[in-house]
Amino acid sequence: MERFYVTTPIYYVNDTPHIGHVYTTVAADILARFNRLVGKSVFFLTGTDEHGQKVQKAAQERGLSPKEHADIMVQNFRTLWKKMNISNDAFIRTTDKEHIEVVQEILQRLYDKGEIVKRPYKGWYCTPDERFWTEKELVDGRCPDCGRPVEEIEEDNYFFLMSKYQDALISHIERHPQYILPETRRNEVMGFLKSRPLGDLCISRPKKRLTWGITLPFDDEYVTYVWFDALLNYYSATKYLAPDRGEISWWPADHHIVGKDILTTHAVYWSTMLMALDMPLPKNIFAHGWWTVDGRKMSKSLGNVVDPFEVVENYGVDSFRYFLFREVTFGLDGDFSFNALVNRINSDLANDLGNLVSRCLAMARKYFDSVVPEPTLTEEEIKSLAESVVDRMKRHLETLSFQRALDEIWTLVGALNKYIDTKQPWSLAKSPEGSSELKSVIYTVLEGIRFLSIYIYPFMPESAVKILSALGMEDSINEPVLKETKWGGLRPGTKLKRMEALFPRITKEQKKEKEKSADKEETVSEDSYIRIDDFAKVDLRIGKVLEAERIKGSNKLLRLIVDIGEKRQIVAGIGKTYSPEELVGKLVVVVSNLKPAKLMGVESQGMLLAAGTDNEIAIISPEKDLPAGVRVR
Ligand code: ME8
Repeated sequence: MERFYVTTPIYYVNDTPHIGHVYTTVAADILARFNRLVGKSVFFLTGTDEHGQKVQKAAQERGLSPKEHADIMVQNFRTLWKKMNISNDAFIRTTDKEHIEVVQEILQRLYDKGEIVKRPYKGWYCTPDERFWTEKELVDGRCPDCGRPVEEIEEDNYFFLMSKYQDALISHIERHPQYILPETRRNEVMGFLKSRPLGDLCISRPKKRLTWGITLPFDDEYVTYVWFDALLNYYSATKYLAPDRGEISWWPADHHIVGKDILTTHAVYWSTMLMALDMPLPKNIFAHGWWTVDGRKMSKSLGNVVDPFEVVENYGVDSFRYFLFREVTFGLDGDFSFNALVNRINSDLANDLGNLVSRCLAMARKYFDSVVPEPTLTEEEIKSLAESVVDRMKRHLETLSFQRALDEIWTLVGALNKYIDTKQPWSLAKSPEGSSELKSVIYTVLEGIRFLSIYIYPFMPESAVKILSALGMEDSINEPVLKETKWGGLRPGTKLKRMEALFPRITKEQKKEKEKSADKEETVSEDSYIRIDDFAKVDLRIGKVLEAERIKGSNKLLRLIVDIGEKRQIVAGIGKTYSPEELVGKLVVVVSNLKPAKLMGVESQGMLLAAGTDNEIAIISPEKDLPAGVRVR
């Protein structure tokens, strides 16, 4: 049997999942479901990336061990994938014992082959961020990430000799035009590879700086770089998680689906790692585009991160899945807005598809008491259109052109709607001469929606199953139906079942309600709890007031300079209770990751915690002397 192996990135467990993660994972799910329908053996892998600095830091801030932190955070992903109807065959965690064994075995193999060597390493180190930068990357001699001073460090590290594969990689990409898609991304990678010599890759971190990683099997004073560990998941999973791994050899993958942010690590690091291992390269790496929200970058500090749980709750899982792949060409950037979502639901789903299905079932009920009639002729045009969609879908999905695949399905939706309008079954029903044709017309549209339900299944599995059960055929989707879907599969005499509306139209009022409820969920109501990771989003720091002055024109606002490990200007409305002089030297508690805002024209980069009324306020201060910058939790 033909096999099909598709992967998503393994997501960092330092973050809660959002629509970006949903996007990649649903894309892989659509491919997995489609390929199962055409009869292939499928391995669909997703999972989490649990080692490295970011995870160690996030855990530390919560006062947990990295593994405890990962065990909690991984649940967010697992729950979301269930909710999104993701049909992954396995879920890999890079802390799995088996994965660690594979990584160590491969590190050893590369070391023994002379592909990994130890060398002195010189670079600019940012201690708070615990990360190296090259001279060129520095901004005004400081860390480009946090703006703090860096120091020059020289130490021994292990390097993967990536540079020697530069020419081989260029030639591989040239010989395999499908290797990196879309084409614009391939051109970017080629441009990068051809314009400068490829360096070697530092794949170790001394344990004195980072302990949360996989120990190098040939030197236990180091752990391996998180990307070296993470990329190998695609291979290690085939060894201990893939179905039928005794009989099927799963490597290489058919598609690695990733966002454009991590194309280089896949196209360059991963490809050259495989070359050094004499292993086949994946057949395709697809780097999709980036979602913004209402035209802006999604970020925690802007507070515009779209919570997928909320979208599913308010609009339904299938509408959400459909929207993501209908709205934007896979590969290009997209903008998410609730307006656009509602428009799609109302037009394509409620109006075109949902209406078609409910009309057909209603007519079958009215004219044939919900029993599939025996047709007296075959409508060749509809039949051949219905049967041919699968080939075009297949072609489009081979290049991950989801939008085009949906277009193909919607030509059948359109054709069936038009067919009903032309045939006017309600007129046929009125005259005795029409009764024979009426049977054929109703059979044709019912059989047509059976085809539709199978075609939409990869995109909208829940709705597909609902339609099939209304047609009395809910079991058929578990078979490789697309392999042999021929016209006539719906048996005359089958009893049809009632079905609730698939995609009810969303009225303006309902839309407003949903938006309101989404807003409400952001502010915590009295009877609801927040999760520990919600609280962990608030970064509270001990700060020391260095300077204070009144803001002209206000008797309430003070401008403070507060040291929270770095200097921040904060505008505080405490001027009626406190004089600037008594504040200098005081320890305070600062919300340090609040989005900056201007108050009376002065930028405030954080907020002081205080309690009381406008006129009588008490600043919250630690009970003991603590250094500035310490995290409050
Ligand atoms: O990079 N739009 O994990 P990660 C579209 N652990 N896709 C988005 C997105 C957005 N705004 N935001 C995130 C890592 N994504 C590594 C991967 S793989 C061996 C290791 C999606 O949690 C997109 O797929 O930061 C992106 O590549 C991925 O999430 C990054 O996830």
